[in-house]
Amino acid sequence: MVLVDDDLLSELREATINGDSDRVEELSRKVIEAGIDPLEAVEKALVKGILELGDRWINGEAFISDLIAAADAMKVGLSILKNEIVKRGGAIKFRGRIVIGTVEGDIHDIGKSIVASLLEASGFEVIDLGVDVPPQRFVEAIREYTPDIVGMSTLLSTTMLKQKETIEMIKQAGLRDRVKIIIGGAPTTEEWAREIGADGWAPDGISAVELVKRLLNAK
Ligand code: B12
Repeated sequence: MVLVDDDLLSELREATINGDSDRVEELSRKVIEAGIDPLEAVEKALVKGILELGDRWINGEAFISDLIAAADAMKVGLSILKNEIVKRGGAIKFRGRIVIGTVEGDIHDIGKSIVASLLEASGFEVIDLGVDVPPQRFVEAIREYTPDIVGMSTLLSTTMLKQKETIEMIKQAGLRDRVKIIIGGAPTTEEWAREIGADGWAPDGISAVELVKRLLNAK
């Protein structure tokens, strides 16, 4: 029932835009009951909703507080849909450990949380350092958790340099050959990743999972 599916997804998108966490929770459960692909719901409802509201904010038609409420609502939906992605993936085996965070100076966490959730749903252990993570904290986390991969997110062009700085600090600490490093976030590109010596870049959550699998030769 394509029409019903699309209706549900657009209601979920609207509820995200409205920052209505209760409604997002209810609709996310309905999406699962209706048998809709949970990944599609993340992309077409949650992410689309945030980006739509973001456009309104840029045009002066919404407030920062609206975006914060929408981000909170999105996380409620993401946690429910993530469980369904895990279920659909069958028995999860441990595929590797990833440390992820948004770099220092940047508090955007929606994209990073989506990447973290999809990786978890795909059988990776994820240690999420949160937002505004100083380079030194990434270094400590490599020592503390011995991850296979370190992922850095940034949404601000001004904090892109922190990705570079963090890689430099990891090198200086003598830890560079112990981990693969991947980066992402709207202003970043594959070229930027190469330039700063990262091992990989991905434009979205689904390709981030593919990238990690490729880097770790995980099936
Ligand atoms: C939501 C939002 C906010 C929310 C954040 C809420 C939250 N909890 O995260 C709030 C309102 C708090 C906010 C604040 C600010 N924001 Co803001 N924000 C946005 C907005 C609208 C959407 C970002 C988003 O969530 N996108 C949706 C996610 C799903 O996409 P994504 O993050 O790109 O992630 C995907 C990929 O990039 C990739 N990915 C992401 N991370 C990683 C990591 C790895 C390792 C990999 C492999 C892949 C990967 O996979 C993700 C999933 O598919 C954007 C506009 C836009 N269109 O991007 C502006 C935007 C990013 N913000 C902007 C600005 C300027 C700010 C503020 C400085 C505003 C201010 N004056 O206070 C502050 C930042 C303060 C700070 N120090 O960080 C600018 C940045 C401009 C620039 N190029 O530098 C933008 C582009 C808006 C604009 N056009 O002006 N913001």
